[in-house]
Amino acid sequence: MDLSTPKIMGVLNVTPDSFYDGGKHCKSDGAVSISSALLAAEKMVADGAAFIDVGGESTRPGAAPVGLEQECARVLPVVEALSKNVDAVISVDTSSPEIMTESVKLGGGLINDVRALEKKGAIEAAVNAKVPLCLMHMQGKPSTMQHNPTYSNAVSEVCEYLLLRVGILQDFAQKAGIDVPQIILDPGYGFGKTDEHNLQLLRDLSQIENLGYPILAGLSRKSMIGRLLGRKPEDRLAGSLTLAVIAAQNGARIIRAHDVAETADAIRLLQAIKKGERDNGA
Ligand code: 9MG
Repeated sequence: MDLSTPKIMGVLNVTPDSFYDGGKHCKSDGAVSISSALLAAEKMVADGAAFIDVGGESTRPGAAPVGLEQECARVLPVVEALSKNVDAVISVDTSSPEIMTESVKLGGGLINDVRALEKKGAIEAAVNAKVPLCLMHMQGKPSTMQHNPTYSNAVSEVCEYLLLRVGILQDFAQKAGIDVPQIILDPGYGFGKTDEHNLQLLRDLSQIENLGYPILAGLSRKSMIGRLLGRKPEDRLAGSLTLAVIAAQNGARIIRAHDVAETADAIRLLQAIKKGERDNGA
């Protein structure tokens, strides 16, 4: 994966209940519409996405967990269709070891786990899948994570947790005689964090970057923007673009976004500014 410049990861939720795009790719009987998902993915790639993140479980605050059978039915046919038809890395947003294993057989090229491989069997499945892995920090679980998130120092606790998970993953891979996969780290904006925690993690993103792994930042349309600006999810584009640019400026290499065309434009402008700085020896 070339992450020498920031890349866009388009969000493709095939869920009925995600906070912004829930139900967008569901038929009237609730089943996933593969043609709708494929069309949306093709547009995101044309708009500049290098990754498409397919998710079958809503992890918005308060969301109930989804059963394995249902998650498989939502995600696997879409991963198969996208990997055959779309020129992007197909990322699979899952914590389930069974889905990690099966989706990679169908062409999935990245595992994005908001639970950082904490589910039983997930480390084994992810290491054996031999694709890059994104490990995200979350305090608590989606159903209750926003009740009273507490840290003595959010940035150092997030760094500590991510390093711990990397160490466990590396140990497992080494003992199994398998190459350690490429690892991507994510502070997990909005996952068991107050607005102030999120802002600190954005301000001090370079401390997480200093751990030595590429960073993924997911801020798109999140409720922090809603609270800070008083905006509903559909009115959070300007806020999302602002935070995407700040994340990329502070070191993020993958920006997870619902609005790919707009985010790609914003990041291109940032890159043009950075290129000017380099050319002028700044
Ligand atoms: C699935 N998902 C929702 N928000 C996310 C975020 O911020 N990061 C990652 N890696 N995945 C996310």
